[in-house]
Amino acid sequence: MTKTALITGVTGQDGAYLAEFLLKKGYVVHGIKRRASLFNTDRVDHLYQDPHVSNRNFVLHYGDLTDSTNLIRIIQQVQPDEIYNLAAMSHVAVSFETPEYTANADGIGTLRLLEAIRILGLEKKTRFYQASTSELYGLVQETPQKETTPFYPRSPYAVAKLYGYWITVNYREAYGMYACNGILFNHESPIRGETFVTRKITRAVARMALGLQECLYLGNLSALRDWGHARDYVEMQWLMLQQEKPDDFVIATGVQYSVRQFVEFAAAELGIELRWEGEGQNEAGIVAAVLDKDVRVKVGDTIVRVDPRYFRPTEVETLLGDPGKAKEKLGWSPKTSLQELVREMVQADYSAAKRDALVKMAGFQAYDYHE
Ligand code: NDP
Ligand code: GDR
Repeated sequence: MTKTALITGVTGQDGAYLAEFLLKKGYVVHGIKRRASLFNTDRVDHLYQDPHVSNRNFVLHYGDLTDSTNLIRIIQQVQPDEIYNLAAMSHVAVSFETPEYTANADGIGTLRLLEAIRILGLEKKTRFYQASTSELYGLVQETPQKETTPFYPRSPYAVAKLYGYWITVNYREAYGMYACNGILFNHESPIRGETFVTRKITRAVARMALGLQECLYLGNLSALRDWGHARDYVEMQWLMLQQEKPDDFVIATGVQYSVRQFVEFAAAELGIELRWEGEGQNEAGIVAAVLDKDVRVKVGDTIVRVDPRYFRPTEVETLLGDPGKAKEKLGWSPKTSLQELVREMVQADYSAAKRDALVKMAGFQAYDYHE
């Protein structure tokens, strides 16, 4: 029997990888995209099928997590076997600027989907995946973090996701729904949004190497993250919905690096030797210097500068996941090392930067990107 999946956030990083993965498994995939004033389907354009063709297995619907009537209508029409709730205002720093919207989309949006399943009487048919996050651990209470580690969210984004986490657990327990939380640690790829730190770095390093950008401005260089590859992690999202009983799982690599190390790895990938300038040569020194706005990092002839505008009102300093339960119960372990991830991202951004450099040489001004 062909299965039908509905993906919210299909135009995002994970949505694109998951749609591709499910189509390869023979699913009919429906996705919800937002109306925007410009095309916003770049990441799934290669999966696009002309609406005039019959028997399409990839279908996009306009929708929004803040609109219950829209969600109910789409779910009624699609009758999905599986819903993957990946849509969210997913940028932690931006959530401090838009806290109410973030709560609405990321928190109440999850409730709207669960209620839609219930209103339509699909509790026994439709399985539900909630994109929960390591940001729930925030001010960490235990290292490494696992499924039983207490939460301490540190941003409007994380607080909204905390609601999403618990309402998913509650609907599972109250109504016997097959609903799961994947507590995913940071995962990246060449199609990661350009304002998340890894992509910002790989894109900048590539552009700096070709003389297209002079300076990379970053915030907290000492933050420690457990970074995996999005392609590996979407497989796990699917696996969670194929079990006999619903459960919650941490998905992580179990290895941690600092933002500063990520810069070094990315620069090394293009053969650029890093020279650190400023007061501190060690992590503690760097933090002190950062607060003095005085750290400069040379990448060849170009500079990485710390800009306090990228500091967050409350920061998550360290995250390190324990994927033991996923390994034991689902037989899952990540396939891609950080070094492989960095290589893939830098090479993809370097190819794109070479195209921009060519355009610039031909007389067009490529834009300088700092965000
Ligand atoms: P992205 O930011 O790349 O994608 C988010 C998607 O949600 C986009 O398709 C976006 O649409 C859509 N979206 C945003 N707001 C709404 C809304 N109000 N209604 C409908 N759609 C909306 O995120 P990722 O793919 O990286 O992450 C997927 C999910 O996993 C998110 O929920 C994120 O919070 C969570 N997560 C991500 C982790 C990571 O490291 N990547 C780790 C842990 C959790 P548009 O394209 O129009 O902006
Ligand atoms: P995060 O990812 O907040 O962990 O959320 P992000 O890449 O934004 O930040 C990681 C760490 O890097 C520090 N940092 C900077 N971050 C950004 N964006 N820009 C900078 O210039 C910069 N300089 C330093 C940050 O302070 C932070 O400590 C991501 C998102 O995908 C969430 O949706 C998801 O839930 C979590 O990962 C797990």
